[in-house]
Amino acid sequence: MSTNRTFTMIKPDAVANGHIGAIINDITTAGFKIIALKYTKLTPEYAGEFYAVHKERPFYADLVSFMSSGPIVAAILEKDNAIEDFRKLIGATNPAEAAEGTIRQKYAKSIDANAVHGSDSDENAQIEGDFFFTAAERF
Ligand code: FUP
Repeated sequence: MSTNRTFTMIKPDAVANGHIGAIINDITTAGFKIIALKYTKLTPEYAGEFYAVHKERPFYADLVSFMSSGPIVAAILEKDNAIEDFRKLIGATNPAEAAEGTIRQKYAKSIDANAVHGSDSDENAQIEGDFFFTAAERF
């Protein structure tokens, strides 16, 4: 079932580089409604669990270390066709390949520190949102 919701994180690089406000502005300007929002920091354990799907990939340890290196912003977003439209808004995983005007093209510097996360399916959006937010934190 399509929920029309996606989950995002503004990653430690984009937070450290002062892009929280600009990225949230891009997201809301693109028509996404903020359902839940949180400024927090992942422990290495928590980051490892979040990215468990990538456990066997060569970049896993660096990814976990990077994602727990500083604060992040987590959010649940709502819009028709949320998953696909959000991934279009953020651009390709590698910012060097991200289309002009996309969030990663504008704010990311490398494939590992790529400014934002976007869920790849309705199922994962649900799981990832549940990682960060209780029912009482969603509006
Ligand atoms: P995306 O769905 O665009 O976030 O990309 P992936 O699910 O393929 O990758 C998840 C995260 O792993 C990326 F955001 C960054 C990291 N990654 C690397 O560090 N190196 C790679 O070669 C691929 C991904």
